[in-house]
Amino acid sequence: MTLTAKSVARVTLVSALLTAVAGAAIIGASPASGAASTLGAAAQQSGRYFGTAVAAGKLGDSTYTGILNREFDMVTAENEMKMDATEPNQGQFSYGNADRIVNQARNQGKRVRGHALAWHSQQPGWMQNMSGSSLRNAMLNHVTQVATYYRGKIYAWDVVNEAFADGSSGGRRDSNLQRTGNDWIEAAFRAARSADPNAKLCYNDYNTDNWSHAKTQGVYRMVQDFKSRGVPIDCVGFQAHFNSGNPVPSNYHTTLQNFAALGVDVQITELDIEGSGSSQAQQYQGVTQACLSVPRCTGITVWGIRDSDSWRASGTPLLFDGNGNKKAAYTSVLNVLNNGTDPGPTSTTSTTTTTSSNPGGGGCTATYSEGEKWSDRFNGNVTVSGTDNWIVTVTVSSPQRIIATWNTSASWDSANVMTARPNGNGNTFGFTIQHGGNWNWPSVSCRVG
Ligand code: 9MR
Repeated sequence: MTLTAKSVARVTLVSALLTAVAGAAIIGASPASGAASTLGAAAQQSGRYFGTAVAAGKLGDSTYTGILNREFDMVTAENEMKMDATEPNQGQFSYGNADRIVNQARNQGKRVRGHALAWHSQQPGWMQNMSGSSLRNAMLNHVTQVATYYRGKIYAWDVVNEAFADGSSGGRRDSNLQRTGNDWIEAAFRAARSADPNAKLCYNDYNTDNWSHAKTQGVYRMVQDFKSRGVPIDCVGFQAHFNSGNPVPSNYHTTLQNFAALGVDVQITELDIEGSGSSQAQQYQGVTQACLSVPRCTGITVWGIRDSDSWRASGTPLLFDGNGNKKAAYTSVLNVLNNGTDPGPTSTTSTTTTTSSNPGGGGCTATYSEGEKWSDRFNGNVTVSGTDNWIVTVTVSSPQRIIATWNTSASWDSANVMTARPNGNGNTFGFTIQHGGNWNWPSVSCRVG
């Protein structure tokens, strides 16, 4: 039995037997015709880019450069455009390694994200010891000189990087730049706009992925303030360095969407997710879906090519293994990109059974229907007929989790199996499933209590 996702909005399969025999309908995701075979080409189908961080010292490695040229259409210099690299002595600028990366990218038809004009870290020694107006002026001169040198060649600049504090304050990070006055960030943005009017100007930070975190809220308030006062800001970069201690938050798409609603583009700028196998692949899938679900999420950049190229190589956080082979995470990202938009369920299982605790008669039917869908979760509803005294078993499949219920009294037999009973709110109840990349519908079965 083959059903489309739409036509199974309501399915009732009533078993002729009063036993828990499940009917199932499954459709696999059919590959989109003409699906792209590289990350960059797949992202371009929805007007987005897929980029990587590049190290100048690796451009002579043919495996590395082969993957770079084949897969990616946006490039970020991993270290070569930072303040210490481009202005090692005050007033003396050095662009050799940065130019190697920019020229290699542009010769291959790729675009470049500039990283980063002003940052408390990786400052040249001469700047680290400065303060007050001399530091402010040196910073502004640096922004002006570097953005002018690359004028017309940079798609987006990380004008200011990592200026907010971790933890619960939601305020600015203390640094020598911050101590020159709270307006140092907007001054840097204005200088960058003057130097390269056509580059998109971004604020870039980490640990800003979870919408409920104070740091996320602090950055949001700054961007809101900048937009209201006409400070030239075009985009916000979310670094997205994830691991088990800092997992992909379930509200990631909310964060991206809320920033985008301020009138800025959002970009995932330094993505890496420690882990391996299907767990890592599902997290990459979720991040990619979150971006695709937000129209102003214009692209994703991973922070390196092979695991061995990563700043945290032991966490194997990237899309290619140390030999340059595609990992499961690569395939999951490519598949999501090929769907172009948040694909919703790509396979569907609906199971409804009629059973009875009373062999003498009186069965019940539980009908599942799908509700709202988001990139990380979806809602389902179950309507019961035949009795007001029902017991419905809802079984989800790994790694799904039921994270909310309504109109029912629920208990759990195991992490995957919920037993639902009436709670006085009628015979329709619902729940939210955090899907972890598995869009399959739950199976439901009914018995009379
Ligand atoms: O990947 C970069 C690594 O090679 C450098 O040693 C490090 C120095 O701070 O910076 C790494 O890149 C960082 C980026 O510039 C800003 N966000 C965090 C990145 C990972 O630490």
